[in-house]
Amino acid sequence: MTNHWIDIRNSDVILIMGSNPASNHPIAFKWITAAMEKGAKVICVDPRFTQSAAKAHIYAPLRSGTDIAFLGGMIRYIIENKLYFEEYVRNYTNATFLVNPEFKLPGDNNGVFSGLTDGKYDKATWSYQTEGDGRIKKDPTMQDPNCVFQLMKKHYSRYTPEVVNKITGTPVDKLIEIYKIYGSTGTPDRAGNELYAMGWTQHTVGTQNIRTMCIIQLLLGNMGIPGGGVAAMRGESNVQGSTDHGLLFHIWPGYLNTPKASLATLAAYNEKETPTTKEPNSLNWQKNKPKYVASFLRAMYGTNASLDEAYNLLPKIDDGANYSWLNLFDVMYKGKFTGFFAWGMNPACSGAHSNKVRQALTRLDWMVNVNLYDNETGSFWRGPGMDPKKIRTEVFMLPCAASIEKEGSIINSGRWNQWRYKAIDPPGVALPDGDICSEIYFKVKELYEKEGGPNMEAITKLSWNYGTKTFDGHYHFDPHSVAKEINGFFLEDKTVENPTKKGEFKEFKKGDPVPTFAWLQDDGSTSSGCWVYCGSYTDKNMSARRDGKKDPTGIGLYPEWAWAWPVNRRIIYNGASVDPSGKPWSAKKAVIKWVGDKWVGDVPDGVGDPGSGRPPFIMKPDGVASLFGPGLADGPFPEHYEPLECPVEKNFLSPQKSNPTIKRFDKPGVGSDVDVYSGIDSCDPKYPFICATYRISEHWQTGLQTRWCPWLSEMQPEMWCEMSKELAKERGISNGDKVIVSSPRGEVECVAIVTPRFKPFNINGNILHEVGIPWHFGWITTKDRQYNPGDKKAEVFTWGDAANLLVPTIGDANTTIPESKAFMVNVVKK
Ligand SMILES: Nc1nc2c(c(=O)[nH]1)N[C@H]1C(S)=C(S)[C@@H](COP(=O)(O)OP(=O)(O)OC[C@H]3O[C@@H](n4cnc5c(=O)[nH]c(N)nc54)[C@H](O)[C@@H]3O)O[C@H]1N2
Ligand SMILES: Nc1nc2c(c(=O)[nH]1)N[C@H]1C(S)=C(S)[C@@H](COP(=O)(O)OP(=O)(O)OC[C@H]3O[C@@H](n4cnc5c(=O)[nH]c(N)nc54)[C@H](O)[C@@H]3O)O[C@H]1N2
Ligand SMILES: [Mo]
Repeated sequence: MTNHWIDIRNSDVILIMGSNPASNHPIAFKWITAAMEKGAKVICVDPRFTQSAAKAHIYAPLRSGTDIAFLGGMIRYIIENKLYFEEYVRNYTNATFLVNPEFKLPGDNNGVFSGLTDGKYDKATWSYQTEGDGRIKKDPTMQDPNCVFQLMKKHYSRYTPEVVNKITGTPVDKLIEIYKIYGSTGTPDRAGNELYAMGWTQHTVGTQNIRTMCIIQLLLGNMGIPGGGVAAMRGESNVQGSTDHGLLFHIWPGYLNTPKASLATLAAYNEKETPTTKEPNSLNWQKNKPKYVASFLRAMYGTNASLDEAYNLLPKIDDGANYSWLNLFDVMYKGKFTGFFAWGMNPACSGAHSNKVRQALTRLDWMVNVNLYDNETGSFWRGPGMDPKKIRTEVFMLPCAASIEKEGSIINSGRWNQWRYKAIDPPGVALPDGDICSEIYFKVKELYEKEGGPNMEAITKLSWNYGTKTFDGHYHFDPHSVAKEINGFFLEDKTVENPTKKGEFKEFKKGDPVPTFAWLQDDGSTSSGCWVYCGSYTDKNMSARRDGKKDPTGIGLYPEWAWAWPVNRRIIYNGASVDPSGKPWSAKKAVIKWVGDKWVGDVPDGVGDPGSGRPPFIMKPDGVASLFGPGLADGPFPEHYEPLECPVEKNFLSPQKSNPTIKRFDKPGVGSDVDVYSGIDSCDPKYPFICATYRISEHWQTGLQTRWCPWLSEMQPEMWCEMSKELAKERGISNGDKVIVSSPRGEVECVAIVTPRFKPFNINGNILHEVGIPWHFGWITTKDRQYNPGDKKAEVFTWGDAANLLVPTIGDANTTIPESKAFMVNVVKK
């Protein structure tokens, strides 16, 4: 989130689109309610009439996978009706930048941007015109036909309400009503916020869905202000923290890119990764990257290795390789892995095309399941369709402590790092994940030291000062020592110039914590496990702070409750909340204020002294936010494309039907050539209905933490398929009937729930049906004794298998997230 949960109460208009917080973020929904009590309008756009829709003032249906069309229409409306915040757009975005005249928009280029060959864009034309000295050419009047603003206007001029209606199925009057209300937040005194989660990400255009909203928020001047921003409501309790700390294959902690194999030295990496700019007033904060990289390398290897050696020891990604989820399971399916740690996950149910995932697990020599419970992954070998005698995989179960059975920190969607304490001991031999990890580390190290092996120093030289062997024979790790290492230390005595006050020096002693990331060094004299967390554990554990009363700004920042990254800033991009002379755009909604000689309020982001001319988006090399975003794989402006599996013959906007750059697994050379059913891109009449998977309050994820709870299983005991009354009638299905939902990947038995919450879509005169299925079920808790022989307790648990048996493995062009919110199925009565 750019802002934070409490801040939602400051919004005037809240758009819930791509999520269902009343069900999936029910506690946080109180801040939406608080905003409503102050007069805020709430809009909900979802293919189904959800619990959130029931609370909203306005609900509009849209066909799954068509959000860019819906929002593209909003951009058009905002521009046509001059609802945008012109001064903000001119000064704080790249609207004025002149683009290469060779650049072509999809409207002039058969539905694709210039530069496409073989499913990949050459971005040469997605560039800016420059002056002789390298500065970007600009037109402050935003009239030049090649300036970003005019290109954007032209691009979205195709998204008329009539065309949008043909694509989305949303009635034209609803579109206009929503565009008007949301567009009303383009004035300085009003703020609009958008709440999204998986309804937007799980698409082949997932990243571009969110980009479209960012463009709207920038046009309306909603970034950096209270009640504004784009709210990525995160899912798993600590998913924000794990992403910050390098969970994904392509990023090191703190969003530094994982090095590619071709960047053979630290110098080459820094040269490639450190952005430069010719813009005279831009701060270009990321020029400091080498300091964060050096400090990360020190956190990994301490002084056991030089910086260059540490860089060499860490794994690199082969150029062009992608190690994300779908690819990993594809490679495993092809039998190319020996072993696998399923650590805190249940891919046999959570992974798209679960049949493929389950088959992949049979091709391993060994698998370690680190979990609270046995699950469909650990027990895959005794699941449906499996013959244990024919499966060679050896499975180890390592029972582990649950969140309340261990101490540590957790980072919420608002970037707040909050310390938690252990409430009770874990049962039996279960250990905290950190202890298990430490135990494995020391054993592997011992083996390397005894037997040697390639690149052994990568392990043996690691700095692992997280605890020592104790009386019970385990390497108990101390979460405080990890938290301190994440913050970082000085590794030697050093006198450093104050990064914000020239000529002022500060002395540090070896072992002193680094106060903030501005003090990190590139010469190896500091460490920091994750630079954006530098400042989180200084003289005290900042994340353990619990002052819920102090609110000096009065806008609910509560700066002494826990600690927010970066530098305890609660609203990022707040430098854009003041005008170029330093005055808050709105006195009523001030986040920061200049008083005499300093800024007060939130920790200021990016602003220089008033009148300095420094553009506030300092994380962007040019200092301004991107309406034109050439960083993405599939285009600098979002364009509507149909989901790969789609119910319509054509894209009403262009001859290009689906996103040309998506990750496919059904073509030889780009993934599994054995698995032709990973995604179908024709309108196959055998699978006439759109399907989206979704969540409910009573179950959590693949259900492991809820399906074993009798009281929750009793509330939601069975796998179901939700459908409209009209579809049920067409198929002769009554509420409560057993139905089979099938796709080319598999089938799932469901109970039919016939409701008015789904309504058929009228798509350019064709009636199309969408159905919805939850993805919380799995066979291990099923009543069917076949899978729980002799287990009497199994009777009381749930029935049904995973929704993902149906989901295709097609990935978004930027993130490779599977398209689990828009694929095609058939539904028949059993
Ligand atoms: N009780 C409970 N809470 C949870 C979870 C849980 O399992 N149980 N999971 C957590 C996790 S990990 C996450 S990531 C979050 C996810 O939170 P959400 O994103 O809210 O979860 P979903 O229910 O998967 O999807 C939200 C909505 O998207 C709609 N939708 C489907 N297709 C489209 C589309 O094309 N466009 C639009 N606009 N909407 C569409 C669905 O109908 C659904 O109502 O929830 C978290 N909270
Ligand atoms: N069709 C479809 N598929 C989806 C989604 C969807 O909307 N539709 N949503 C996707 C999303 S957003 C997500 S986040 C993924 C989630 O995918 P997974 O992470 O694979 O699924 P979970 O059920 O959350 O698995 C978490 C596991 O961790 C265990 N666990 C809980 N606490 C601990 C702990 O402290 N330590 C350890 N070691 N284990 C613990 C639980 O028992 C559980 O088995 O699924 C994705 N899959
Ligand atoms: Mo999630």
